[in-house]
Amino acid sequence: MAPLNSHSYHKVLALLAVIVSLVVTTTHASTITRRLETIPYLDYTGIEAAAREAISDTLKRRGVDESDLIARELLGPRQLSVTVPSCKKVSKRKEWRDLRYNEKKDWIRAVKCLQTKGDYGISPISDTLYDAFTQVHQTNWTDFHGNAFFLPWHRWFVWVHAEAMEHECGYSGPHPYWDYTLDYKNPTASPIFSTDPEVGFGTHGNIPLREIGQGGYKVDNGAFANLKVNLPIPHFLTRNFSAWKDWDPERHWGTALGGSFSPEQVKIALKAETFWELEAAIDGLNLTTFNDPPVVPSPDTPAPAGIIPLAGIHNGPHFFNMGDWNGPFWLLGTDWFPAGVVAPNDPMFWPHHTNVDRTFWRWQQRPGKQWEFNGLKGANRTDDPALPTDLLPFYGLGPDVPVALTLKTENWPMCYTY
Ligand SMILES: [Cu+2]
Repeated sequence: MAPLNSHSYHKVLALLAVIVSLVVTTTHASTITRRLETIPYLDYTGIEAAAREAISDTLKRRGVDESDLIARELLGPRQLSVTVPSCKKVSKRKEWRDLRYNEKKDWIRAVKCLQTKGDYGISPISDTLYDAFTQVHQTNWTDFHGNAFFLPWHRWFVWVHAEAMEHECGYSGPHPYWDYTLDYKNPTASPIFSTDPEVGFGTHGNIPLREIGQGGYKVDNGAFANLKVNLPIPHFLTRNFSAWKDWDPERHWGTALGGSFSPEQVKIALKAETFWELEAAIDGLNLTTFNDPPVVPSPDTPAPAGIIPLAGIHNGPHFFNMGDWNGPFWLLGTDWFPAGVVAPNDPMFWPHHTNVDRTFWRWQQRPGKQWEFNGLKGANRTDDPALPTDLLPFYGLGPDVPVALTLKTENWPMCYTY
């Protein structure tokens, strides 16, 4: 592992000030300036203590002496009075199909319930916690997509969402993942996209919508029928699975997309020797050029003959839908591109990202991998090498936390396993 360098230390220090002062006054640059509030069920003091301990453990693991001046600054003032809480229980996440009918129904109820809860000052255009997740996800999104922050950032983000479902909306069942490798040959036929009005995520819908993005279909069936979301503008939840079904069938777009989240691709990811190789495999990054997938599936960018694009097990499931859940490309060519990565608008974001997290977790179960973290950061992967002491930005959705705190899901405060 690369040693910590002092330049990075100082960057971290500046960021650490954020976590220490905990930020009730930070504001977003936006048309409306609002005051961020603390989220009552997140234990900021405990998280701060846990963050400090995670940084301290990281320094020990790397052989850095804690009396070293830089280490002392990095660790901040010692807070003897605060001990890190421990997990009351470690909850187990489950495949969507393994949830009982009533658990599915209640999970869906709780997701929708977030539309009735306040946003703690996070979102400049709406006042619901549901939209706050989309808002935070789209803020400076290139800082935590397609680079070393991607996996730890999304792990914490999905966990905070799960906490919100529990504490704001009373959900107490298992948090689901979608194991798309069970469906990769024909993902739209997956039972998760059932039209059941109580437990189905619904299909791509039947009513063409043109007012936003590259169009799509209003989801008009399943439990999320007629769901209204507000970013980047108010609209009905939109999907379009024809990326999977129709695009350039001669060049087998469908096969290529499904192939990107096949059991084989998961196997390749799990064989990654380093954390950075794992990230590259999961995101379909080219390890030599560090480029994004060479071909982004879209109607406007047909695949060059003979090239089968592999988007990776993270992007593949996003890309086979052309709608809210797509990621940035749905908004390509509109005023909202590239600022609006509104994927959390679609509740499918959560079981999909939980499965991405599960793949990360499975890799971490290999000997010696639990605490490994490395790779490149920054929008174009050109910043300093990423360090476990780096802080992940959450823009008011709880405190910013160091990567090291996210590396073991069974530890407080996350307290979950697979
Ligand atoms: Cu994301």
